[in-house]
Amino acid sequence: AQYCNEPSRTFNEYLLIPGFTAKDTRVENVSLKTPIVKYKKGEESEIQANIPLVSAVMQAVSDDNMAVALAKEGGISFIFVSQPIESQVEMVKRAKAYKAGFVKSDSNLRPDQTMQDVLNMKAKSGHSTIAITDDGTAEGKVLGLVTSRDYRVSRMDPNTKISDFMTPFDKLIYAKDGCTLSEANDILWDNKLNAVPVIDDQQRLTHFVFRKDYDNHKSNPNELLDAHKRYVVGAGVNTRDYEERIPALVEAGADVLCIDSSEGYSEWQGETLKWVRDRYGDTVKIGAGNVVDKEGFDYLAKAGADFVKIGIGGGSICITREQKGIGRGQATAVIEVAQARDDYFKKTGVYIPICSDGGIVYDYHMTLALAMGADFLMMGRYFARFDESPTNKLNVNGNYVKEYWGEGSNRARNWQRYDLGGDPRMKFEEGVDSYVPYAGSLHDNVNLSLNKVKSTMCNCGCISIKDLQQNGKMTLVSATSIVEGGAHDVILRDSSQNAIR
Ligand code: MZP
Repeated sequence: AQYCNEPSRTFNEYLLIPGFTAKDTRVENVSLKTPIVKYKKGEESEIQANIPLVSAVMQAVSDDNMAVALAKEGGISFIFVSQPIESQVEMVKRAKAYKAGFVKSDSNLRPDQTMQDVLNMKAKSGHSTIAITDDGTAEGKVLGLVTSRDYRVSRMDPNTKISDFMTPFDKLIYAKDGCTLSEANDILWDNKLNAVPVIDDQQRLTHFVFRKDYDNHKSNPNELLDAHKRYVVGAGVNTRDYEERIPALVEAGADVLCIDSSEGYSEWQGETLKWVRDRYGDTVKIGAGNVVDKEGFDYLAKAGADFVKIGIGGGSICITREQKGIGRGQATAVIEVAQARDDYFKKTGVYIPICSDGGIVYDYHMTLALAMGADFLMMGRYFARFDESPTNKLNVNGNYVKEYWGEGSNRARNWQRYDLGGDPRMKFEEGVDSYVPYAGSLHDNVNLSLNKVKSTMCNCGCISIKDLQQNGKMTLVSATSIVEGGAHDVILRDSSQNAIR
């Protein structure tokens, strides 16, 4: 065997050393904008995120609900691949359709009608009739009704009178006769109106329905929108059914794809990337991985990956290292692959962003990973804790938790992620089924975490991720200095704070 001389290290073994902080190096001046797909020197990445966070290609993490919630903050979700093509496509469509909506024929929408009337309308038209709510759930305020197969069906009492759910609306605004749905959507967009255009049978606008208190609901300036003013949505793919799955996802509007595999330095990934390039040229954006060294990066870069994902065995639910003895400490893997990315850029003039995937435990690990060279970070455990993740919230021994399971667990049954042939009866688990502490809303948590990241960047004198990658200064820490870094030699007044933060 060959040996790497350095031990492979984890994020916990590093700290950043502050740099000079000028007066204008302030949190509000820090930009976390980052490239997601490759670009040539002097050009800009066609897909950039406003925050360097993406959610993991996992059943317990990334569905359409998560995709919308994260895009609202400026990040991207990769909707999980371990499901039939049709249901993944439906999720992508729902996330992409989120901003739009229309009500079929206002003449049928009178305050004295009931939901039952609407449901009858649905039966007649053959479409699903759905209520659009302000938070995307049946509990939210109703913004309007939609007839489309693509939307989440609301669970409304059929006897509810339309006047009951019209109460949150101020009034109906009648717009210019003959306006088309797309013109109507443009009007809404231009005026930053949170409203629903209502159309007639000829798809012409008849009026808008909008919320009285819209001014209190200004959209987040970080929101990540692309063509047609829709949210940017990612999706996982695999190296098995890609010839069917990729065209279906592209057709559904997925903006960026990612080959989801526990180990990506493989001919299968090379073939999948080649197939995409032969069929779509550079129009379809696709990342590959996971790798943990220069050789893996170079292979996927040459094969045409738009970004390369790093990490084997570091995920919180992952037992690959215990089961198979393969992997590498995440910090060392990121540092080596970042060097390979920079060398490749110098040699070819093509910058291929890299994503550090898994193993982020504390918020400061995010800053370390970025300083080590990651362009963006994929996380599973972090997002699984929030209201927006697809899993159940449970009360276990008096504590609220959310379910979180690995793609390599028996529960996910995502065997193609790990498949290397052999007798199918001899499959073994590489992931666990677990709980994570419930943490509340994605919005609150992401903003707090990123405020910490920005504040650390200011300590380092850096106001952009590139700046941090180039000028950040890091030190390894000894075991005893880790103890020194926490509260020590005091008795905490609040014993709950004795838990590791
Ligand atoms: P974490 O953010 O929970 O630490 O790690 C999430 C990452 O772990 C995923 O993005 C994926 O790369 C990896 N993963 C997912 N399932 C498994 C497994 O079952 C796994 N072993 O390792």
